[in-house]
Amino acid sequence: MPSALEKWVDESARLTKPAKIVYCDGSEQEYQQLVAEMLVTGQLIELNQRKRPRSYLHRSDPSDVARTEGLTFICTRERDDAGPTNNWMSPEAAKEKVRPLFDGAMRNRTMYVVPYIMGPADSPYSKIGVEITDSPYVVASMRKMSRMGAAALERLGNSDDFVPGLHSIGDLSPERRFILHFPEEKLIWSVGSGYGGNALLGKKCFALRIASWMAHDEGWMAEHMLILGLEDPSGKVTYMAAAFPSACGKTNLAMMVSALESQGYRVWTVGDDIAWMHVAEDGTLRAINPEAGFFGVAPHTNLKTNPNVMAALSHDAIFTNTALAPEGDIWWEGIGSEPPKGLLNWRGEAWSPELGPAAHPNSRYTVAASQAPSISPHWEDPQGVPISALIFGGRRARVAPLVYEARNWQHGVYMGATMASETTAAATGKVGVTRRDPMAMLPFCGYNMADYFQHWLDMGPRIRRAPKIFYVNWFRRDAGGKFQWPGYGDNVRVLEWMLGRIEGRADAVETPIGYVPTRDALDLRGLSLAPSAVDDLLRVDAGEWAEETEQAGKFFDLFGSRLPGEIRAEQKALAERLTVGVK
Ligand code: O2Y
Ligand code: MN
Repeated sequence: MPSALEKWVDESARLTKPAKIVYCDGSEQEYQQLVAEMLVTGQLIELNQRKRPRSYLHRSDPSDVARTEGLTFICTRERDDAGPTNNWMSPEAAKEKVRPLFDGAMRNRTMYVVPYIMGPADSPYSKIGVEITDSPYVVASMRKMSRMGAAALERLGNSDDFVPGLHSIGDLSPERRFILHFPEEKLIWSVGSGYGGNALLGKKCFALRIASWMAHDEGWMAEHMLILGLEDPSGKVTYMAAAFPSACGKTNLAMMVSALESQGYRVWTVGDDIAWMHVAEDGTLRAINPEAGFFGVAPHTNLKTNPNVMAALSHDAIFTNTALAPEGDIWWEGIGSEPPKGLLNWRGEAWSPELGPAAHPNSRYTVAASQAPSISPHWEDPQGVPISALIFGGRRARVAPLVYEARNWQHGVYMGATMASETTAAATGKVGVTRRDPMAMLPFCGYNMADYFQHWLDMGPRIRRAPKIFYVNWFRRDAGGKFQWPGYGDNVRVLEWMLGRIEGRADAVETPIGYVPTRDALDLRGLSLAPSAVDDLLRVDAGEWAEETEQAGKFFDLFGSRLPGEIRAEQKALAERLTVGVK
């Protein structure tokens, strides 16, 4: 009897009509073979092997340089199960529309069958996916981003418990590009893109959109969160997970070199993008990083903003859409050196400033997480790491103080649900527009966000040793428009305060929005911040917050009667505290 996997591969081959089928084993030899083939076809360019051993540059189609939210659909039987924040098609309509794009799409191409595990190979919390793709670049990237090949096939055995994902680059035309999720049958179809989140199906498609649906059904949490460990001077490590919208320094926080290292505080990286969290028998919330690598934004990554990832990128890395220096090394804006003469831009053209940025603003590196010097010795623990703090954040010039703590779990969920960030030019082309992005999951929640808020509310009481919830804003500006907080490695000072709150020793004042550090509660030694600047960083302006709370209420109106009553109640209680003060 053919297994479920064999049947699905057979069915997909009949549809896409490849010249040949290769089951990937994930071996080094297979990877080298793929690389050799891509060097011949030009899909990879070999970098200077003395400077960057076993590292390569890939240039994607110029029309295919980022996730495409407008072409991403959640295909549920009922429209309302996808909710007002997702694009929706019925499963029948979606398949009828997109099946013809797969018909014969792999003619004269190789179909790669890529079994992979999301999560450590021996973790009970890990899950298996199989991606069928006609892109060798996707296969090579999946090998860095997941536990791919034989280990996955071995874990799968004859079981049908895997998430199938059918991917073809198609003709790369944006008009024929669709990223479809069928959460009711746990299936992914992606056609017309070879880039990042659209094509490496284990990442956003499985580990967030499909997994968020599974987590809702099965009573766990699939979150767009980094995971870090904060080591204190005694050597004890406290784990925290944090959600930020894009362009808020998430990767840099996950891999931070602590400004308080001489005082014994150090940050360990468990994950930079996604956390799967389960309630363990000991009452803790345990997080695993489902991924095995980093797919990070290259521009403005440098030895100051992220020395750990720079070290990781010194070998065995794939770069996508960066610029290429004449000596065969990569270059991007903000790498820390001037553009060299003879630079080629991300399209391979001789660069001059009139052509715009040399590296595409969404250019990326792909590298195994194990290569980061900051990687935690516990990052692959099968039981995950116990989470003591959940952190939300956004980029706000005013309104949100540097840090505050939720009054309780429900209030923390409200804080996450009202997350908002001001856009930067790189992300949207518009600067300073406030975009609501609850829990940084707006593009990634695979079901109705109102039900997602309810799921968060329901999880709290189930976690006996529930994490504290905090909100941070590294991006407050003064009246002259200057950033008030140094950020980067100094963010550890805020983490250290959180640790003090978790351990019941750090001071805070109660404000209408939650607990804010007293001026002296933060360790600011070595920073030249005037006391008035610290006061401003920690200021809660009732007028600004009343406006903020009203805006949040308008956003919640989107969800109509499906919005949980507790969320509306939290909003009303906050509005009242802002008017009458904290009782
Ligand atoms: O543009 C893409 O395809 C990648 S998006 C991405 C990649 C790594 C981590 N996070 C993200 C994101 O959009 O949140
Ligand atoms: Mn992300």
